[in-house]
Amino acid sequence: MLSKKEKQLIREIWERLTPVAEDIGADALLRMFASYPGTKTYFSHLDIGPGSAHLSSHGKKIVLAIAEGAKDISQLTVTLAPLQTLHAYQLRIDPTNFKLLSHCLLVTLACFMGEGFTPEAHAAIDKFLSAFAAVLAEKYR
Ligand code: ZNH
Repeated sequence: MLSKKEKQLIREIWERLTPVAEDIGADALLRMFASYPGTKTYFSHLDIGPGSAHLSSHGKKIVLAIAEGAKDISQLTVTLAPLQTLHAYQLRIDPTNFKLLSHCLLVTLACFMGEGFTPEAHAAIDKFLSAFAAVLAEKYR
């Protein structure tokens, strides 16, 4: 569980990252595709190579969805309901992949945030992304 202070920190961090959502999302996706090539199979209908338009647009969508969730963490199950359904029933994404993307996002943020990536920020982001991934995986049960 995130403390009140951690929730506040998470809100601030994602608010600050929203203007660079595209860059962050694209970087995290590229890391995921490079480190866990199996994840590319879900995107075989798209050109998601480095610098591609779809990599940026998809990366941006993901980060904006996360930033939206960060605004009120207590409401994650409500905010994410449409995305739960999309990933479980339409896209049929194996839920283990959510953890892989979360990990890659954490690394991306470590690169982007510089000194802002304190041990406290690291811990809070890690907890938040784990909670986020767990909610996304709920519909699979
Ligand atoms: Zn996902 C889609 C988010 C993860 C795969 N996604 C999507 C979208 C969003 C998202 C927002 C869009 C929708 C619309 O358009 O309506 N995701 C997300 C998030 C996450 C995710 C937030 C986490 C954190 N995904 C994921 C993973 C994977 C995926 C892990 C795999 C590997 N998605 C996907 C796909 C899609 C999506 C395939 C579709 C794309 C197109 O365009 O086609």
